[in-house]
Amino acid sequence: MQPIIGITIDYSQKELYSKYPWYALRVDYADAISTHGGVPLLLPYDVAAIEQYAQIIDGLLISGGDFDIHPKYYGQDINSEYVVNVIDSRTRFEIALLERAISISMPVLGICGGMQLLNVYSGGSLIQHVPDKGGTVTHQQPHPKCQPHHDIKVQEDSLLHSIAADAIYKVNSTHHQAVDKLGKHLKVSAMAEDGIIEAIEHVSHPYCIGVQWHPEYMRSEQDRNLMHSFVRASWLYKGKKNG
Ligand SMILES: [Mn+2]
Repeated sequence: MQPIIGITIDYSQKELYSKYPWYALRVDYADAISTHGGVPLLLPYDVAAIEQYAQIIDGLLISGGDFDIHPKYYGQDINSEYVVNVIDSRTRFEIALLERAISISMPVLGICGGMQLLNVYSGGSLIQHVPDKGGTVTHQQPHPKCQPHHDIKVQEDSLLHSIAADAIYKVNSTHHQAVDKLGKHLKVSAMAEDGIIEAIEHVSHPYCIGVQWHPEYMRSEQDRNLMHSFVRASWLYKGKKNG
């Protein structure tokens, strides 16, 4: 049986699709799961349904989106004029769902804002606006977001390294925030040249990875390996759950 991958989704009140609030997810996220043999299932922010969701799904993909996590979740006030579009209902839901997933050792992949959520959930903090730090790498690439942009260096003793099978490769970059203080039970698994943390993973969970870029476009072999490994880990988890 194929593993069912729960994917969290974005939320907007902008009158683009409806004059009422709407949920959204870029198609690539779901397609990347289907391509590797998983069944994608989108998860609305129903906190009361988390236990049901956790029973139905075999892996949790926390997506990115057009939002920032409110700094109150890591004990700060907003300190940059560039912190935008805070979606409290999303963050509350994702923290509760992630907590449940980690407690039952369900595979987790956090992408972009999803990686930031993993760090904040774990007690870490974020750089509220990376350009404020004056680094040497542009993390909001000007060209189309699916294209590779800057190099990352992957730590050789990391799960990510065993999956991607490369130590240095190019990724896309569409984030204006990044991990600052690392959360508990996490380690850095990749960095950009300017020291910005590009990937993290849980030190004792069997498969809990966060990446700051968007592997779901699957333009590189390393990104296809990552999406494949996540679906496979979810398939193994499903077998244990039912076995
Ligand atoms: Mn980047």
